[in-house]
Amino acid sequence: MPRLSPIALAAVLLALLFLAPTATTASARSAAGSAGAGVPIAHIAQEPVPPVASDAPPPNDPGKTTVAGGWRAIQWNFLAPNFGIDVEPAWARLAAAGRPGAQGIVVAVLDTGVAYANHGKFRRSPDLVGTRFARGYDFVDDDPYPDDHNGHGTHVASTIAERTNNGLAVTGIAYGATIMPVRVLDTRGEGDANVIARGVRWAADHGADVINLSLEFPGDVKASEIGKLLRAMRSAYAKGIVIVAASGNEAGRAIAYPARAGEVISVGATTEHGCLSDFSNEGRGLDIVAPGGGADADLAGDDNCRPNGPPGEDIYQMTFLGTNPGRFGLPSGYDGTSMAVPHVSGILALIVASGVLGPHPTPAQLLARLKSTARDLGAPGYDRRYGSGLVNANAATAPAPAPMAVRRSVTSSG
Ligand SMILES: [Ca+2]
Ligand SMILES: [Ca+2]
Ligand SMILES: [Ca+2]
Repeated sequence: MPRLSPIALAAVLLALLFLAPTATTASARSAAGSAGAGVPIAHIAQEPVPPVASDAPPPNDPGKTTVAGGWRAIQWNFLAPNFGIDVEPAWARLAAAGRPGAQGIVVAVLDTGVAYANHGKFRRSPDLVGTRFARGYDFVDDDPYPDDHNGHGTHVASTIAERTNNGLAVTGIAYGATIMPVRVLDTRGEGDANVIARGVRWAADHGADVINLSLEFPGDVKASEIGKLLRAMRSAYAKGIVIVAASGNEAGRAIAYPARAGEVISVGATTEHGCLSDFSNEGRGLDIVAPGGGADADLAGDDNCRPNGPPGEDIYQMTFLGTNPGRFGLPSGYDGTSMAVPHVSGILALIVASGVLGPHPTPAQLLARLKSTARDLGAPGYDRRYGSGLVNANAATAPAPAPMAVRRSVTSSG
């Protein structure tokens, strides 16, 4: 497959690649967040979240221990304290509603592939056994086997739908959802814009509800250089598919493409301490933040940030321990806006499955829901570092409080 100019390479930056900030003004959205103003969405964030009744036992996944429930010791990012997404009440709610783990929702993971099958030297991740997969495609090698050649895509897919309550490894946010593996990034985690565009169109044509793009272009890439990708995303958005992408790992002052595009939910990364991750791009139009792990940014006046203290923890999911696609474990070293994105994709799957926005919410309704239920961080209200705040799975899936009775004037007609 012919490559475009190097400038059109999408680099998946695993928090190791820190380029100098190359801020240009974000052409983007007027966004200014404002938490869903004018959108007919319940203001859950100000309401106590109704309790959940469920008989579902808490997940027994042992994490790095041999003890049932040991996942809690490392998956800080899923829990309520320490600035996680508070997914447990959402799990109970979805299970009680008969849609455990967002069953029935299809999330396309456009990445380095996914360890979804035993195929040649490739092995299915032991903790993706039982996870549902839709047919995918490999647009890098142009074959129907989107095996993971890197480990990144498996980590991302596992944040969304790692097998949960199976006594193995850790958990996934939308563990009942169906993953559609679409390979658009090569062994090094790079891919060109036209290949990614083909992946977006393919996912949109094959039943994806959510498209996860844990990738970014360098900060100096312009919209005119990725026209096909922007058109593919616009077309998917028009079909009602919600697209999520990374704000970028350059510690820059503008959001990278493709997250910068108006049709895409842009996601920055936060640490265990509730501070912006030191690599996470900020910028005009940033929508939301989610756990990406790592060290705190040095932000004066933000009490959550401890740039001189020990860094916060990484994000742990089962993937390759090294470069061998047959050896799996829970490696450290995964932090980045790439890791934040699947938190949002997973929560979106839970929201759609919960039915709180009706059976077919639009991407705009879903974004408004994420924003109105987010936990504010940093400066009060919307700000360009944290967008509308930290996503919260519990609040996002909670039923709306009963609407106030509306008094209608009735004309009597005799
Ligand atoms: Ca392949
Ligand atoms: Ca598991
Ligand atoms: Ca704020």
